[in-house]
Amino acid sequence: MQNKINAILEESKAKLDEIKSLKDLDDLRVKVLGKKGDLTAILKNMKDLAPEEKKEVGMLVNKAKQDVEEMISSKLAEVKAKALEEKLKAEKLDVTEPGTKHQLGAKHPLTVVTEEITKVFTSMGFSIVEGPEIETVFHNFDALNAGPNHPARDMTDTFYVNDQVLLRTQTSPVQVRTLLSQEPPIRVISPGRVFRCDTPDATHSPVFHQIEGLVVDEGITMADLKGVMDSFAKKLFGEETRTKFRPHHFPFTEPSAEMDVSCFKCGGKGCRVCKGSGWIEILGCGMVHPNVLKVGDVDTEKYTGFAFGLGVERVAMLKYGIDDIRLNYENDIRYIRQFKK
Ligand code: 2NM
Repeated sequence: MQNKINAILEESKAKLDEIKSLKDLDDLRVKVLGKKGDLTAILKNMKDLAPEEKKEVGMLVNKAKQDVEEMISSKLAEVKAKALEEKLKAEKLDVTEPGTKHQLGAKHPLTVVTEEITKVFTSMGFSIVEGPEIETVFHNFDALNAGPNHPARDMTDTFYVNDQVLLRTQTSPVQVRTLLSQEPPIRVISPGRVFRCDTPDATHSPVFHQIEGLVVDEGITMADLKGVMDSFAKKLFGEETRTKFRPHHFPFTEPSAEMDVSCFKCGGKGCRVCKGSGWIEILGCGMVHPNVLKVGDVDTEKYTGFAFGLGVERVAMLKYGIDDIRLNYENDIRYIRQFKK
């Protein structure tokens, strides 16, 4: 019996030397110490032995069990240490290597200019309103007093989805929606994308951006329009800026005007930016036509209003000396970076 036990011990030792994995180690433990293991089997077969022999064999087996357990646990520590060492080696990091550089973005010039303009108006008490880019012919033309044969309605100027739906050609349909949903006093501006059937070139894009404004209240006159527009120009281009208003025509305003600002580059002497005239055209404006106010059920005996509109690209290009509108839509970070605020 002693021999048999010794043989099991020897065999276990020999196997242990070969073992490299936790799985093999566990298999050995089961084979020797498990319920159906070699040493356990000896204990089970002791019933035929004499009492003294039982005692002796029992002690021997228990001692052998202890020995094997110790061998296994020291091997276990060894295998684990080796596994950890290999893992650390495989996952070794060179913490002195330079990291990946992430490029910071920058605000797009159109965003910078839009934010500057909207800030001027919100500081004067205007709210910002937005509306759908896909509009109805009603909101984009009919409600804005554009007669049935107005040239702007032409298929060649407007992207129609069908005979009642189009891509808005200006943001004024948002003002129409405001008139329909709010009671005076109204003070809103509507920044947004607009769409026109234009072939792209240095100064035209089929998609561009506008900011339009609308004020409706009791006793609003052309003096309010001129005062607000003049304040706006001074806040955007500098306090020394002068303004002048030239008569114009829009279907949705009467009277209508265009506003020029004294050239912010040369101060009015004449330069490349103002093409020698000393003046730069900045926006269109006018007193809201009663037909437009009536769409929103505004009492035109009690209320009057003014409205205005400007192109964001145009202002950005003038301000930053950009000579091609298409640069704005190429997502070239080298272009965008130059206008970082
Ligand atoms: C412009 C010029 C003049 C304008 C008019 C309206 C509305 F809806 F209230 F009638 N919104 N925007 C307007 C007036 C727009 O853009 C050059």
